[in-house]
Amino acid sequence: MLDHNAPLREADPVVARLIDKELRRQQHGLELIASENFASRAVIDAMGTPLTNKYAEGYPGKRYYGGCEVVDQVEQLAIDRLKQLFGAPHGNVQPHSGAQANFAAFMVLLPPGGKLMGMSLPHGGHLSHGAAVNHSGRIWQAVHYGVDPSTGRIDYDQVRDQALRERPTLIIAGGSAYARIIDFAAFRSIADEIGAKFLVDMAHFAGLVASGLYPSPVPHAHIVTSTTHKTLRGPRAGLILSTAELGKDVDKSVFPGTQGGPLEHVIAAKAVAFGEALTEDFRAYSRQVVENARVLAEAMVDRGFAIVSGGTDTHLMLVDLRPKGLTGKEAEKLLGKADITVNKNTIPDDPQSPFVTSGIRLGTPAMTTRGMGTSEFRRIAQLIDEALTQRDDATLARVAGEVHEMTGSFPLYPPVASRHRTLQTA
Ligand code: DSN
Repeated sequence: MLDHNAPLREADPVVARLIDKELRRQQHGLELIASENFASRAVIDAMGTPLTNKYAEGYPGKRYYGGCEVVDQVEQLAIDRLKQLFGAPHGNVQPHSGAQANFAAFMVLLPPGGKLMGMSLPHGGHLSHGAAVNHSGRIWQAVHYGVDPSTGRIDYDQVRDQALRERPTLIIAGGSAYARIIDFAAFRSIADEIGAKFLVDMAHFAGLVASGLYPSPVPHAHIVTSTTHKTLRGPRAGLILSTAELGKDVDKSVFPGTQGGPLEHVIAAKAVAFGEALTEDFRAYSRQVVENARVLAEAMVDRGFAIVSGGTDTHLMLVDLRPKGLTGKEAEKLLGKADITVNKNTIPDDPQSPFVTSGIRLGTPAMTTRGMGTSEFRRIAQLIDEALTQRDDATLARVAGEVHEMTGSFPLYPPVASRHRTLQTA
């Protein structure tokens, strides 16, 4: 008979063992995927709660279900903290993900069939910004700008020329693999010149904006979207900020336009994460993320790797592997054998397909959360270089050993008293 009150470990040891296995992988490896991070135990605890049981379609104070008096307080707290964090007039914490947030926001700013202009995916943009394989590329006419091949940076004169030619209704800035500060004022002035709306997807650098290390898009964009789990270090989900005038339309576009019931357990975890991001400790963490990325990029260049745009202003960098005679796919696999996790990534005008690529993307948010600083990131560059230059099994096994030694000195989710039902693996 099913015991409704049995803990996961007893109720479903198969699933529990898989979670343990993934936790051990996270604990023992070097996590360098730029879009990943380690949420705090408090954020994870908030997600694993009975708030998942509650239907709350609507918004605080205006729900379609009874019994929402507590989740109203949870969601309002998340909204208030979000608005405080980014100084935004309006916030919506219901998007389940960044792609959902973008879809809802685009529907506010341009009708189906309208034209949008975003950064091209192989140049560092995002799938949901009108890529041909994404529904956004079918619902809207999408045109894309890239980076200047000689600098690896956005050329705002070229963007302006293209915008004047194409006359999109919506211009989008932001993406997944652009390592430089974006000039939001320049984008807004281009949008104003052609009567377009301007949206910023700050998913990657939201935590840096919250910490004052990256210019805020909020004063410049009609709508700002984000995920909550990258540099912002919250639960895996999304959010939308907007001007006060667009607030009602944004809310309607999320629910009932795009989504049904909000995930109040995840919204509670967002409230926790936004509370953390409001602290001086989080600002110090973000400063270290950026400093570590700067040092890692320099150390990679010193070892003969090429970095697109020559370096980084943020938490990430795009490594062009062609000088090393490797593809991104090969590098991802070799590093994986040494328990260094990265993702292959296209570089601007990549001669390889997206399944092969000529680059890898590296990021510092996750290992900085574990407490690593610049000396560890110099060592990481050395380990990556050794693995990718020597490539033999003995070297990869030795590098893996050094990785385990390093990660062992920076514990992640150490076991605590039994009142915590999650994250018990040593
Ligand atoms: N997949 C995310 C990233 O890795 O940047 C973006 O959605």
